[in-house]
Amino acid sequence: MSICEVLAVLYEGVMNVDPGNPQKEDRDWLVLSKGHCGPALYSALAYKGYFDIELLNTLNQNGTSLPSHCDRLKTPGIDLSTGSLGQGISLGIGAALGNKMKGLDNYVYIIIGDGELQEGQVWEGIQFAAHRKLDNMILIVDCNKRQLDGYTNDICSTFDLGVKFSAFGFEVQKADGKDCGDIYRALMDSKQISKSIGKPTVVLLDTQKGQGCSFAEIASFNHYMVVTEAMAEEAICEVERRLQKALEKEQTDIEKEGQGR
Ligand SMILES: Cc1ncc(C[n+]2csc(CCOP(=O)(O)OP(=O)(O)O)c2C)c(N)n1
Ligand SMILES: [Mg+2]
Repeated sequence: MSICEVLAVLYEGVMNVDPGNPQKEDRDWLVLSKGHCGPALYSALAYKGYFDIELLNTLNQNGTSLPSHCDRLKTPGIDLSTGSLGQGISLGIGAALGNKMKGLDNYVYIIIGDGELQEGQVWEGIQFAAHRKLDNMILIVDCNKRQLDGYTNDICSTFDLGVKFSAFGFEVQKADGKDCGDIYRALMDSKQISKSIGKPTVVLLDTQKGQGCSFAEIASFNHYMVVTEAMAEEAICEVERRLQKALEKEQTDIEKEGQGR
């Protein structure tokens, strides 16, 4: 749930993709290095039109084309298969290098978890991407402060990610992962800045595990949960209430701006 907002912004406002032609050569790529978040990505793909929304009900069932972890041979719109943490970023960097060598003018967006940064392979990839000046890739870190079995800083601290990524040769952007406007700003700035300085960029997204659903946010264990129908109903109502509030705020802001002119 911590990456729903960034996926919505990427697919609806930033990425050049064509659901009718998922393999289009010059498309932007999305590599979900934290491949266990397949269900979030499938929702974004369904709403973008890659497949029927009804298919979401088959998640994880025998024979489904929507397995829990992303599989590029099963699901239209999945660019690379992921799930073994630490490896997706290497694949994404390889794709960015390949696209550059082909002379394509596209971007590879890679989403990685904050716990996943504990994998040593991640830092090999980051160093390589900076060395090869891969200005056609944007790494997004889902800084939700938690991993499978606890708080990331209790298990193995990530320390200051801004300082670490800068030291590894990345341009660093930060954004509020709950605020679609701020995410959009950070991604658009990243695209522009990375090309102008010839460096890969990382966007550190400040998020919360279980984001947008109060009972999931506060649960002591929330890596996965058994959700009853009543809980699902409660979660949907909460999301709709927040959406309504955001729309009302946007309307007030537009009116204020109009009066100020
Ligand atoms: C190499 C590897 N080890 C362990 C796992 C099991 N696993 C799945 S999700 C997860 C937690 C990862 O934490 P984080 O990257 O912070 O993602 P989040 O839980 O916040 O979604 C783990 C350990 C895995 N998928 N791959
Ligand atoms: Mg995490």
